[in-house]
Amino acid sequence: MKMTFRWFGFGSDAVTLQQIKQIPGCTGVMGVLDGKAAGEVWTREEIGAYVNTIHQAGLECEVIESVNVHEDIKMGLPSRECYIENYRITIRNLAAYGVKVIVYNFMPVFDWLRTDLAHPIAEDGSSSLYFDEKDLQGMTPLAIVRRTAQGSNGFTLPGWEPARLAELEQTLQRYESVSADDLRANYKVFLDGIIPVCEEVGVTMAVHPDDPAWPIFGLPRIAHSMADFEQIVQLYDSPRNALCLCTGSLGSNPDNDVPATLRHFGEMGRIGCVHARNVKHLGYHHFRESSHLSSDGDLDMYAIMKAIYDTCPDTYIRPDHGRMIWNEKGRPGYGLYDRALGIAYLNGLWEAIVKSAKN
Ligand SMILES: [Mn+2]
Repeated sequence: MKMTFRWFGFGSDAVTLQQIKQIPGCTGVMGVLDGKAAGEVWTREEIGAYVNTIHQAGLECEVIESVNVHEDIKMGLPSRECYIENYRITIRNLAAYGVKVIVYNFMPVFDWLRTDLAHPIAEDGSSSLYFDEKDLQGMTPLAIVRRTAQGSNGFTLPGWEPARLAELEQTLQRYESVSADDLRANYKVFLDGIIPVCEEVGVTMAVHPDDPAWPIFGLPRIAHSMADFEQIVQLYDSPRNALCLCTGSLGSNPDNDVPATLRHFGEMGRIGCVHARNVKHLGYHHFRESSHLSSDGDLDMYAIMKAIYDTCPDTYIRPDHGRMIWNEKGRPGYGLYDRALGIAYLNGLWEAIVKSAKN
């Protein structure tokens, strides 16, 4: 297990590399070139500068996130060919700098969605990301996007980059004629186009689950259950076609058994990396994010770490979103304090699992 921390880069992240380096047991970052639009090539110069900075801080950068897939690929438009070619070039460029895993998603239009980015938790005065489907009633997708952008403390949220949002209405209209099966067929074209390159250069593609784990705004979504992932891994049968198992995204839906899903795809060799966090279910399509501690939420974090130990012990892992605690101001979900506590806790579970297995 390689413990890492998400880092958005200088100017895009309030957390410094030195702070990350000082978290016990944290050996690397899951990086991102913040501000790259979907479909753009990530050049060797840009990647090199970013990765070298991380290496100079004594950290590894073997996982890169949010290499976003252009909507034309998801919609299956003729223009997808050039975007798939760009993606292949980016894969080669990332591999040249030692990147082993690329995290992406295949969600139409919306990346993760919440109805409140700083929902107060009455018990202790902290706040966390929150979702209640009832709050979406009467709101257009555009309105919810505007509200999300306003609530992000001046940071650009991953997946909510201004460039992507400008054409939102037009894109939503185009998706009206795209079914889940169409989306899956378009996904296969994408994988057919990139996985051979991944096999050649030794990069694993890790798809992030839909978040929350059900369809929203009537858009097709095909990556939020064990059955969905079963189809995805079969779209291209290669260990390079794998999952980023995000426990909180998948676990937002109580129908998903997160440890069992992790164990199943771990045994198949299809876990590329893990995002670890906990959620508290509050009702139907209604949840908030909690601290990582099992008893604070509804996920069994011990069972999750044990599934990793048993089936994919060498995988990359990072704490996912944290609460805002101790008056920290930062990018919603991506403060330092609660995620660092998450690492300490996950490392504690891991040490106990390793030692009890040896006894
Ligand atoms: Mn995640």
